[in-house]
Amino acid sequence: MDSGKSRPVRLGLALGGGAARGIAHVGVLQVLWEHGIVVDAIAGTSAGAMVGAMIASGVTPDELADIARASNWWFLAKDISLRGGLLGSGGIERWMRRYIEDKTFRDLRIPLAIITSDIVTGETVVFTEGDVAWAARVSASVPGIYAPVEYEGHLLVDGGITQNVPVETVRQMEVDVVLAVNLNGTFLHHIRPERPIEAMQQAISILQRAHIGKQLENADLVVTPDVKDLGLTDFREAEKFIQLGRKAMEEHLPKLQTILSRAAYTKKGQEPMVDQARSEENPLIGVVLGSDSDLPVIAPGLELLRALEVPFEVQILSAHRTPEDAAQYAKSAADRGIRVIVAAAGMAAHLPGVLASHTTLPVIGIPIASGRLGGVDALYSMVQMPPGIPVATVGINATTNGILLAVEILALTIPIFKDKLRVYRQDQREGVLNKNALLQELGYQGYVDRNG
Ligand code: AIR
Repeated sequence: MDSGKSRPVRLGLALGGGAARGIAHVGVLQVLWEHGIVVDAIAGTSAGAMVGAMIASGVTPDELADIARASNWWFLAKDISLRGGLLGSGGIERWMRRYIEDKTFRDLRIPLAIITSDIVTGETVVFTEGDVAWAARVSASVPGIYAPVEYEGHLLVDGGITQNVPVETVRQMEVDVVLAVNLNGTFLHHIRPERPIEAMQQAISILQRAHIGKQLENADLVVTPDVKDLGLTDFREAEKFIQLGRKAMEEHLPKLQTILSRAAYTKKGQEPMVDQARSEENPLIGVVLGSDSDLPVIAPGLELLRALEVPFEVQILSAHRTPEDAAQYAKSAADRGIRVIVAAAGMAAHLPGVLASHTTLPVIGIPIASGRLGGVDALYSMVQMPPGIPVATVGINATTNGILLAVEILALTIPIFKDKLRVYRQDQREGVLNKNALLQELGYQGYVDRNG
């Protein structure tokens, strides 16, 4: 079993219940796997327990996506119980066994905890030992649909009654960061129960809200796929659920990566070297100015970062006036989650080169036209770096290009920024086409007159 103990930061997942909506977990997991984010522990409830059990036993998210798309989900209705007209949940267990066989918790690659509830006492009963398929089936035994399961004096049903998003449990599994996936966040909208069973499910969900809210407060990051248009029994919409899970996780990926870097940083027992109070939350781009007099040139770039919803921070640090602070900033930037540094300075502008010499993060230099030489001095100071310490230098006062280049670097690993850049380019194209249409309409002289 890969306990992952040697890694600096351990990530735990709390996968919530939500019946068919549980398929959205698969999309979330695909994105984590695609970005090489290692999961060290999983706690799962109900559908979250089923997905968690499969993943922990070595089924990949892509394989699970294929299984979800291909399944006819008939196993959920099979195995009618003679007790009280309720269904037995043995069908779920047999279906799980097709993929994870008779694995016990000890056989799993990722430590797993499965949440169930005792319907007599109202306690949470957590399984971390024994047969995994059986525990997952009990965790998914929705009361009122499936018969409760007897176990050592307990009468067990769906874990969602007591801990629907098991943040509390995964916190106890020696993890540093908890990512919670909540599938009920949008449940109350758009769904009008028609049948008694739907009314009961809706009622349970309403009652779950309070305890889910409390659980989520204890998570480091909560991902809530926007499943409001799909119900608890829409098993045929597997593809839609997967895509919604992917989208939600992709949107939260930069934040997760920053939280993981931050956790590694704090864990090393170091104090942040740069005043955090001056920083925005979880910045990915660090913009450093040689002086406040450079700010008017750079401000439109900061507006652009806001428009593209890229988390950033701005600092004033000078290679000559505050050399130690500038060096410390560069040394600590990567550990604080910064991915790219943009450094703007005028005159003998050594700032980008000095920062680059203290970090392997990419550094982009923007020469500022602040002295008598009109920025040529700053351009020359930046552009001819000695081999070995590169700085990507853009044109004099070329704030937009410097900032866009930084976002393009982020987009290599964070897909959401690729989409935002595409939209930016589309807007730019439309702007030019509109101008051309106006030029054709007015003629060149009319166009000049109109623009004064
Ligand atoms: N500068 C500040 N420290 C080192 C350098 N090269 C640059 C600033 C600014 C210019 O010097 O980036 O463009 C003039 O700075 P100030 O503060 O006098 O306006």
